[in-house]
Order: sequence, then structure tokens, then C-alpha cells
Amino acid sequence: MNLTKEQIKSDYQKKLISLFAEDLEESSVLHQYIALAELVKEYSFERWMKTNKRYKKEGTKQIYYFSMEFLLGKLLENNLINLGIKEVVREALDDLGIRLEELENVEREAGLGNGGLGRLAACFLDSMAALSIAGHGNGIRYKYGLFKQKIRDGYQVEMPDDWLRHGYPWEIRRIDKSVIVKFGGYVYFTNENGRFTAKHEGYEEVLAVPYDVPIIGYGTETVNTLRLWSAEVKSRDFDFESFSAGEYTKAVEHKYSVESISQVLYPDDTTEKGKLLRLKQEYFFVSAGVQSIMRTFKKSGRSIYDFHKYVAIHINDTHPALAVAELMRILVDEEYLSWEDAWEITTKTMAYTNHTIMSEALEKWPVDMMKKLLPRIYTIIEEINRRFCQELMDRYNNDWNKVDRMAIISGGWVKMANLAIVGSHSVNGVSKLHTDILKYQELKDFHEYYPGKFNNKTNGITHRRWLIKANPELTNLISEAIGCDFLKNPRELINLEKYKDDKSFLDRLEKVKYNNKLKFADYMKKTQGIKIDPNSIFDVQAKRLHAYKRQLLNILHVINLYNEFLDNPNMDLLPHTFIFSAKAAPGYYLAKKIIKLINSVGEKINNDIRVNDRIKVVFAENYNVSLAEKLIPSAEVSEQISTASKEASGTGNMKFMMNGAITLGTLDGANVEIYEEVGDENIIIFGMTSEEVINYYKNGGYHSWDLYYQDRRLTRILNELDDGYFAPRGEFKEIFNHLLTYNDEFFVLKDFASYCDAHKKINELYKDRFRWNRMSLINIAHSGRFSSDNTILEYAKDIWFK
Ligand code: 26V
Repeated sequence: MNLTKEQIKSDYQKKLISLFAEDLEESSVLHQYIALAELVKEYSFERWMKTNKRYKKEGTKQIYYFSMEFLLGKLLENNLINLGIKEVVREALDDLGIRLEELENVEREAGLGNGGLGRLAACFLDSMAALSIAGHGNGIRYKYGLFKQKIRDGYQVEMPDDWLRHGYPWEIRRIDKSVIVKFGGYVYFTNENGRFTAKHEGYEEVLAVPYDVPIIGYGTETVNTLRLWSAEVKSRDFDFESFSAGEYTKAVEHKYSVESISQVLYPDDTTEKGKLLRLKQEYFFVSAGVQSIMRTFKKSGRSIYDFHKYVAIHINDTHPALAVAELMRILVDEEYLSWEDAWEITTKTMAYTNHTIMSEALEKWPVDMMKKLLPRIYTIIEEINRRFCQELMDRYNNDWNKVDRMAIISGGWVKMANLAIVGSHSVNGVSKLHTDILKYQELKDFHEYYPGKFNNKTNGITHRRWLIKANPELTNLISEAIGCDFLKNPRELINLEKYKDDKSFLDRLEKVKYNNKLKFADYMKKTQGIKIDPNSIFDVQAKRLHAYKRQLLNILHVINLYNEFLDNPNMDLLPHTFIFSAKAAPGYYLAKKIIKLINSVGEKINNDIRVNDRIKVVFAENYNVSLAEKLIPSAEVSEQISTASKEASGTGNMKFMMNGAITLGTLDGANVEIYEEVGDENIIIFGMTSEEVINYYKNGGYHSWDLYYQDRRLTRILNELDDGYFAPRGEFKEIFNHLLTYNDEFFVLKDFASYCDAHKKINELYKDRFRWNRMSLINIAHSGRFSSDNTILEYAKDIWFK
């Protein structure tokens, strides 16, 4: 954008007045931030409008990414970077005596996601806009995002994330684009003019109001749209009917019940709980999204039979899988298409990404619940299922077991993954390994039935947020060395490789890392009052807390180091800071105990003067996008230690790599591809392979008690857990039981020895600063392969524009 400093200064001051009737002197930092955000949004408006006009005029195929979660993070700085006006805005503000950083600090991040899946959706939006692909998001405008985490006495405490309290300057409420979503009621079938017709009556109407957020492309004129739906009562329902009857409280209750649909993001990404409100949320944003797409499409005047040529709908995990049935409903009930025609259009429109093989997280809904809440949708799913099962019976000679496994409705449940697979033309996993596990294990039946439907799209991350924004010093160093092409095309990072033996360059790389460590140490001091030694190794595990991600393995190793160090204070051990950051689902008991264990171990070690800061354990509270942007650039060791086969891909692993951390990991998810990319000497791999893990599962696991008796280190650690060494006796009973009584489902004890060896290797390698920095540089140089721009180009080529 061509904006001068003077122009910005004048626009900005006018904005303050028009919004708040204040000048600079009187305004608070909050108002100064809001005014700047509003101004930046306004700067994007012309491009936004032009983008939409261009799409319309050129008849561009529109991609809609349906996702229950979009973990956007803060937008101010990214939008400034993407518009190319960050520096000139900074200068303008400087002139006015305002520091840009100070305004950035008051922004509340949009935390509308749990973890990897939601952040991936946000990276994809950023990439689609940067690549000028007409790709838009469709989701829910939760009033409360993922809870805020506090640590009290070592325990996690959850607090509501009231992110909209001061308003959200990046959105536009578009009441004129609202649609009605219908819940409940009953369905009957009639013969209308010779056509078998479904009638849906007695339903409740909910108003879906869209809030649009501009998604500004970097280095292009493209501005796409993220549309987030909010549930409201129709004004008629609230104001007149109940009011005039004098039923004020009833009206208010009704209003709350309707609004509850978009009130809160479900914070449990571990177990599927079959909650009615969750099902309401799913249908709510799916129905609103599909209706609004159809409305736009109809305005184009094109034939409905060409719908799939102009529209692609991407289903992010099974959460939006009802889109299959909703599009069928509209095509059959409202557009009067035959079932066969509607089905062809629907399957050609839909594509589905699977993000987990953890069976507890696979969504299924009780038939009775769905029938009651979504009677018409249920009859459609029934018919899809009936036809599908018929095909299966023909093909498999009435092999009932197989048909039952693959059926969409079975045993009183509606299985959402099966619906998504049957209703889509493409099913993809999110890393090579994950896709293979889907094809040859988890979804084997489907892969055999639909060869060619399955494909891999390894995840990626946007370097605009995770390098340019999060790590400006590193970005500058790289630009000095290889020029600025990598800003536009992150694959160019590979050119850094030519510095891999350049001692003076590697020293500068080390210095950048050191400065980022200082910054993070400073942040921890300010926010949690914790002192960290910037000369210690920053060993970081930051991600959601899940048993399969094995934060437990990490902390058991820390305990072991502590034990060994107390036995032998002369042992060869560089100063280490073990940094953990993780939220546990509020109802996930074991995960919360592991947080408590990390904090209890930290408490003991950090206060033991014998250890003399050789080992320090730190828990960084409230892991979210903003914290990740500070923490990741400071990391030297990236802990990616999930039980092999369990982590579908991981994306944190890629972020750490791009910022020069060395991966300490298992051959799981995208770690496998990182390993292939950087080579054996530039990554530390340990533990069982996915094949070994899967074989153990097939044979009923292993005997963890044996290891407890055999490995003296484990005997001691587990006894310490049990006997009150770190916290009053009984506190860690469940962890002890999980590992021994319940046979260590995730092979923590089994991988322990190999993990300890890997750490020894790290300790050795780190002493050779040249060697370590060389590894770091090679990781950065190869990280372009994991840019979400690549990933999106593959989705476009193989799925959306095939
Ligand atoms: C599941 C559920 C289950 C029902 C209730 C609410 C809820 C919310 C979220 C989820 C999603 C779990 C799946 C997930 O986040 N998978 C992660 O996706 C990342 C992006 O593909 C991938 O890198 C991680 O390996 C994978 O665990």
C-alpha cells in the first residue's frame, strides 16, 4: 500500500475523534489501539471489496474452509505486515509519541480454538490469501474462547476468556446477511405434484448473524473473508410474542437458551462426550454457512448443476460433517433436484481432512438425539446410509460384519467420520505416516472400497507469523545473508545452507538465539516472577496436555537427572532449563495431575541449593498463540516426544524448527518428514517406531511392572512419586497407577531408557557450539518445506481445482 507517514498521522487522529470524540492527549492506550485497528481494517476495505468483485466477475471457484475452530491470535501486527505498512505506521506513531508495541500489547487474541487443528485453520487462511486463492473460513463466533489458565499451588485453574469485552475491531457485523437455522420439530412425507416431498414443521428458528473478518494477503491485493456466526433470537420472537403475553422472564430465558449456542468453545479435545449443545453448534454453523454459500451462488445466475464447479467445501475434521447432509437437504428440498443429481453435486463439493486416530476423539452421535434435534437432517443421513449399505452388500456378498463396520448408522449411533468419508470426493491425512495409518489400519475398509479417494497433505505453518512476526531478529539476519526472496517464497530459505560452515555467521545466529532467550527470560520474570538463566539450555515442550504427547516422560527424565545429580554432583551436566507450557482439558483428570507433578517437581528442584541452577523446571502459564510467539524463538531443544503413531502430524514441531531449535523426537507424525528433510545428524530421534507400537497394541501391550523392577532408575522415580517425595502421599497415585496398574498405555516407561540416552547426546552436542549452531542453521534452511503455502498449493492442485 502506498501510504505516507503524514497521511497515516492525519487519518489516525481523525479516527480517534470519530470513534471516541477524543484527541491523543485524552485517549487511553486501549482507545489508541482500537483506533489503530479500525484504521488498518478500513485500509483493507477497498482491497476487500475489489477482491469480492473480481471473484464475482471472473467466476472464480470459491473454497470454503469449514472449521469449528480458528485460532487466529492477535491480528494487528500481522495485518500491518501483510499490508506492507508496518514500518511507516510505526514511524507515524513515533511522531505522535506512541509506541506501536504498546498498542499491540493491549490487543486480546482471538483464541477460538483448542490447539493444532484450530491453529492450522488460521495458518491456512493466511496462506490462501497470500497465494490469492479464493479461500474463506466459516466458523463460530464464540463469546468465550479457550479458557485462560492460571496455576495456583501447582494446580491448573480455568478462567473464562472474555475476549470480546472491549469489542473486537477486526470484525464487521453483517445483519443483512443473516440466515435462519431450524432445530427440532417433526418431518413427514407427502406427494406433491407427483414428487415425494419432505415437510419439516414445528421447528424452532434461530437467527445466525455473520461477523466478517478480513483476511489480508501478504504481498498481494487479495483480501479474503473469515465468516463467524453468532446465534441470536429473531427480534419478533423476543420482543413481541412473549412480551405482549406478559411473559418477560420466559422471553429472557428463551433468549439465553438460543444465545448459548455460540457462547463457548468446547475445551475438551480428548474425548467425544455426545453433548447436545455441541451438536447444536455443529449444525448451527454448518447450516448457516451452506445456506449463505447457496444464496451467493444463486445470485450468480448459474445452473445449480454446476454448483461444484464454483464451490468447494472443506470439512476440517468431522465437526462440520453435517455439511454433507445440509447440502443434500437444500438441493433436494429447496432446489427440487433428484437424489442422484444432488448426491453427485454434494460429493463433488465436499472434501474431508482427518486430524486424529485417537478413537476416543472420533465423533459419534446418539441416533435419538439427532432425530430429535435435526429430524430432517437425520432422515437424509438415513437415506445416505441405506443406499451406501446396499452398495456394500452387493459388493461384499452380504458380509454383515464389514457392512456394519462401515455403516454410517450402527448400534444406535451416527458415525461422523463415516458420513464425511462417504460424502466427500477426497479424504486426507495430515502427514505421510498418519495417512498411511489411515489407509492401512484405521480406515482400511474405506481405503479398499474407495481407492484413490485417500491422499496425504502434510501440514504446514505460515512463516509470516512464525518467522517474520515472531522472530524479527532472525528474519533480519536471514535477509542480510540471502536477500528477501524467502519472505515471499519460504522455500528460498534453503539458500541459508551455504553458511553452514561459516563460523562468523553461525556466531551471529547464536547471538540472535541468545537475545531471544533474554527476551523470554524477561517475560517470565515480569509475568510470573520466575528467574531463568539465559546461559542454560532452553529445552521446551509446549502443546496441549495429553497422555499420548507424554509430558510425563519429559518430567520423569527431569526427576532422573535430579536423582543422578544428587548422587554425583560432579556429573557432566550443562545447565538446563526445562520449560513446559500446556493447557489440560478441564475434565481430564490425569492431564491435570501431570501439570501438578511438573509444578511439584519444579518446586522441589528449583528450591534445592545443591542443584545450584544446573537444573531448573519452569511452567509457563496460559499457553496460547501470543505466548508461543515469544517462547518458540527462544527454544534450543524442541520436545516432540509423542508415542509413535499417535500424533497425526504436529505443527509446533515445524514452528520450533523454523526458529532454529533442534528436535528431540520420536518417529511420529511430521517428525518423520522433518527427519527426512534435515538428515540423521541434525535431529535427535529416540524410542519405539510406530510399527513396533502398533504391534504391541495388537498383542495386548507390554508388562510395565517388569521395567519397574529391571531399571533401577525407574524403581526409584516411581517410588518417589508414590511415597510423598514431591507432594503429600497420594497426590500422584493416579499417575503411578496409570504407569503400572494400567500398564502404561503410551509406553512412557518403555521409551524411558532411550529418551535418557537422547538427552545425554544433546548434552554432548551442545558443548560443541559450532556443531550445534550448524544443526540449528540446517533446520532453519530446510523449514521452508513446511510452509503452509506449500500445503495449500497441494490442496488446491489435488483437491479443490482437480
Ligand atoms: C476433538 C474434539 C472431540 C470432541 C469435542 C471437541 C473436540 C475439539 C477438537 C478436537 C480435535 C482433536 C484433533 C486435533 O486437534 N488434532 C490435531 O490436529 C493437528 C492439525 O492437523 C495435528 O497437527 C495434530 O497432530 C493433531 O493432534
